[in-house]
Amino acid sequence: MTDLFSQNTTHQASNLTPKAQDLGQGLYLIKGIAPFELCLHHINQITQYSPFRKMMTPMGHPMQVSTSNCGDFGWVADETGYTYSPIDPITGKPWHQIPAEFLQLHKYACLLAGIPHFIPDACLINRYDIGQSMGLHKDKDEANLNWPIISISLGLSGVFQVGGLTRSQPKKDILLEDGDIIILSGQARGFYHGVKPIKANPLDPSLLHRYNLTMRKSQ
Ligand code: MD3
Ligand code: FE
Repeated sequence: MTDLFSQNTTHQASNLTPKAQDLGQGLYLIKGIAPFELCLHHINQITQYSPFRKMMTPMGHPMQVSTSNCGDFGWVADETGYTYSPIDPITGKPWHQIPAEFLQLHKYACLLAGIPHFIPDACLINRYDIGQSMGLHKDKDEANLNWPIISISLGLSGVFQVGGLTRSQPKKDILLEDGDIIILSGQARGFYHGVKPIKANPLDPSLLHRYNLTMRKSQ
C-alpha cells in the first residue's frame, strides 16, 4: 500500500458504483435504487386515468391483486384468457404513457445487470394489500418470450418465489424490498414464480401496500 487509492484500482469495482447481484440463470437483483415517493406519484397519476381493477381469471375468479397499466399496451383479461391490449377495457381509451423516470430506471437496471437495453411497450402495475399474494404462474402472454422483464418493487416488502420450468421444481425465496429491481432474463424468464402473502411492517404501520411495476416488451 503506497498510496490512498491502492485498494481501489481498475481491477476492483468501486463500492460507490451500484451493481446488480447475479443470482444465476439470468436473474439479477439491484437493491434499493427506485425512489418510492416519485414512483408513487406517477402510479397515482396513471391510476387516476386508468383505475386499479381486479382482473377476472379465465376460470371466473377475481385475482387478489389490483392491476393497471401504462404504455402502448396493457395486460388484460378477456373471455378467452389474457392478452395485451392498446385500449383499457374500463375507460375505452389508450393507456397512460410510461413516465420518463420509469424508462430511466429500466434503462439503468439493464446497464447494471449487463443485459442489452430494449424499449418496453408495456408496464404492468400490481398493487397488493396486506395479506394478498400471487399464485405460482409463468408469464407467457408476450409475443416473444425472450425479452427480459424488469420488475420494480415499492412500499411494503414481499417474498418472491422463483421455481423452475415445471410447476413442481424446488422454489427459492427472494426478499424484495422497497426500491429493489429484479431482472428476469435468460432461462429464468420462463420460470414459475409467485409472491407470498404480503405482511404489514410493524415499524411503519402507515404503509398499506406493496406495488410492483413490470416493464415488458409485449409485441
Ligand atoms: C420471473 N408479478 O406481474 S415481479 C407478474 O411482484 C408478476 O407483482 C410479481 O409475477 C409481483 O406477472 C413478480 C417479478 C417477476 C416478473 C416476471 C417474471 C418475476 C418473473 C417472469 C419470469 C420469471
Ligand atoms: Fe409474473
